[in-house]
Amino acid sequence: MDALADFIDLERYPIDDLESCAGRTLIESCQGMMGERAICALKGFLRPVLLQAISDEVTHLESTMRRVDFPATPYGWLKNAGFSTSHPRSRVFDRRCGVLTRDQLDPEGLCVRLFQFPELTEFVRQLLGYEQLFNSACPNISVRLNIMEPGDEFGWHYDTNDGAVSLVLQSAEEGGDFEYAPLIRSEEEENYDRVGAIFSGEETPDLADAPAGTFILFMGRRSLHRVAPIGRSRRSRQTLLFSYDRQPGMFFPEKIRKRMLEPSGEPFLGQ
Ligand SMILES: O=C(O)CCC(=O)C(=O)O
Ligand SMILES: [Fe+2]
Repeated sequence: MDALADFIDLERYPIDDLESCAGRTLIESCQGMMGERAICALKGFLRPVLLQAISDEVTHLESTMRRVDFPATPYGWLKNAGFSTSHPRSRVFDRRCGVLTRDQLDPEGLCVRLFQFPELTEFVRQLLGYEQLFNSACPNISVRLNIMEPGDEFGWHYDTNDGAVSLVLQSAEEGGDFEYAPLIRSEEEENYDRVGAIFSGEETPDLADAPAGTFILFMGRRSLHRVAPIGRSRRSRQTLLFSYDRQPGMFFPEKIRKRMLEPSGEPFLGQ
């Protein structure tokens, strides 16, 4: 399994030939999905044989994963002191999951090799419409796995960058849905009323239709999202997350790195 075609269904998703008619159509339909619902979910992106091999690679590493378990503000990039207790800026939600980072993965293994295909980076660049896009150079968080077991959840939050790529390697038998409120915030308008309605359940979020093998590009800086609690399940929920940046040589801030690499139960209340 060496070629891009061994990893990705190029007949359905011709990311190796984006200048072709089929390639242009793919980019346009993905951009349409992003514009409307802040998510581009491509089912059957990973080939079934590869999917089995990559989730086996991850399952073998599960005994070495770190466990993360702390309450966190959805507004991690802001200072959140001084709001009333019921305000969205005062709320915290549990982040409880297993994490594997690039330093724990085989550099020749399938997870890292998939990240390194330039065709995949170019596909993401075109979807985002950026002039340039580079794989994050972070030796740890550029490639990350979320591994969730019964009782785990990844509470409501925003990402600190737009354009996170995730690949669903394995889904849980019960729970673990990816729920989101598309484009609910912007840099000018936080929309706290609607955010509060999502938190209380008055407003129902969207659910991603993303079985194992799905590629997801998501506007997580503007879209509130969570992974709902995992219910009864013999297998873990596994997602593979790739980080990119518009500048070469991107490293994550030390605070974020520390949270992933040296987990503690200390609440994360923001900057
Ligand atoms: O595991 C997932 O599907 C996404 C988790 C997430 O939102 C994140 O890591 O920021
Ligand atoms: Fe996220």
